[in-house]
Amino acid sequence: MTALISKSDFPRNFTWGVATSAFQIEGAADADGKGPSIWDDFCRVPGAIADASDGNGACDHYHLWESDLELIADLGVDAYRFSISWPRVQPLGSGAFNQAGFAFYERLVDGMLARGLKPYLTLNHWDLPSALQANGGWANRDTVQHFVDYACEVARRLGDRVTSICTHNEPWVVAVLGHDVGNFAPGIKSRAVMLQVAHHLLLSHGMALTALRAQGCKSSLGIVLNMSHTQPATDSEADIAQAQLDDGKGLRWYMDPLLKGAYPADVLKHFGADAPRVLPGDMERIRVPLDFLGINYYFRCMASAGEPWDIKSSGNDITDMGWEVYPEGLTALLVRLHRDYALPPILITENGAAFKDEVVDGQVHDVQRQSYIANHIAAVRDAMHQGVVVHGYFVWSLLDNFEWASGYEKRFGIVRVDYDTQRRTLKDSALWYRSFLKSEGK
Ligand code: IFM
Repeated sequence: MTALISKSDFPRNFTWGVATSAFQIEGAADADGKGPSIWDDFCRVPGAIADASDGNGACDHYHLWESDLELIADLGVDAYRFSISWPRVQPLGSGAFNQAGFAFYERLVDGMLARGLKPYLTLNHWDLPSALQANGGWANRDTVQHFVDYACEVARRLGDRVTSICTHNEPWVVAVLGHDVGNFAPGIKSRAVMLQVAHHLLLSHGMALTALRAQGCKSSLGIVLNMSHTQPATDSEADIAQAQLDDGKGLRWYMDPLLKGAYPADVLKHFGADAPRVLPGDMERIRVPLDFLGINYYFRCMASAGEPWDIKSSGNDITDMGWEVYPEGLTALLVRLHRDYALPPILITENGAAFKDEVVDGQVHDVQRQSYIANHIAAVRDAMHQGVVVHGYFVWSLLDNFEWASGYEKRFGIVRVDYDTQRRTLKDSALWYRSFLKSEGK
């Protein structure tokens, strides 16, 4: 069932947007002096990407940016969340900056402003310059300072025009999928490396915010975390303990350092000798004031100490990614965070779903995606009614795009991309979002 919602259920200054990231849409992998990233390299590893694809072409947004901005403006959103490709503006991740790369983002940001769109910029949406990986990547503490230098240069060039700057998108994914599970770039499988990487990501976030503020950056500064609502699959003691641990590893390991200045003791104990090397002063450097906290929410996690929970047993819809559709989890997550932490204003920086779309007479009737988005917006409203301060909501994603290890097979866009012609078609979910944004009353 689709919730009955209207834009008037939200404060007038609530920010509505759509989101993408550089590697997933830009293409032009080596245009105008761009350097390679770890994702360019990872795509060449046999078997790494489900459809053996890469980011070379993607949505060709590097060339189609202007018509894409027209599309975004036509949806009636207030804001566009995008990311900078670090190797496009600094090919080696240290040293010389690439003027042509910066010129692209200046055109893009100016193009947003000209259309009345607020730019929400992300510095790291995973495409680390390959040259830094050759020196150990995020596992090497030197990368922290390189990131701070990169952040300062981006802010010097664009900080006067962008509403918001996010340091990292989903550090858990970079750390865990990239360095422990190894199914994401750079494909490392070591729990100790994963924990050092997570620490360096958090540290670079805090140090970048301090440096940006010191140079007078006026953009709203924060970080984006992926989060689930974690529940025990049964009320057995073992499942309850498992839920506590899973929540600790996935959520508190990031939230506690950022907002409380310490890693959670129970999880630290669990990691034992794999715990990261933390230098004196690091935790204070990480816990700096956030102007906003971005939350990417997609599904709920059911923790089980025994056999994995059978996702079909809930009777809820399952997306093409195999993720349970559970909007109530977003309300529960937000209310719980509000209870457990002294939160800055929240932005829902990503929310959306991949479903198998069919094109019928040139149209895409993606009823499930439409209802997914509507029901999650209603879930945000419910949390706000319980006192949670949320300032904005961004649909993931504007366009179908390169869905990392799943390649182009999974489609998250509210706008369909025909990768042969680069033709964009508004799906019904986009038409719905547009009319929702125009709605005044019920
Ligand atoms: O496509 C990704 C995005 O890059 C980060 N958050 C989750 C999305 C869907 O998997």
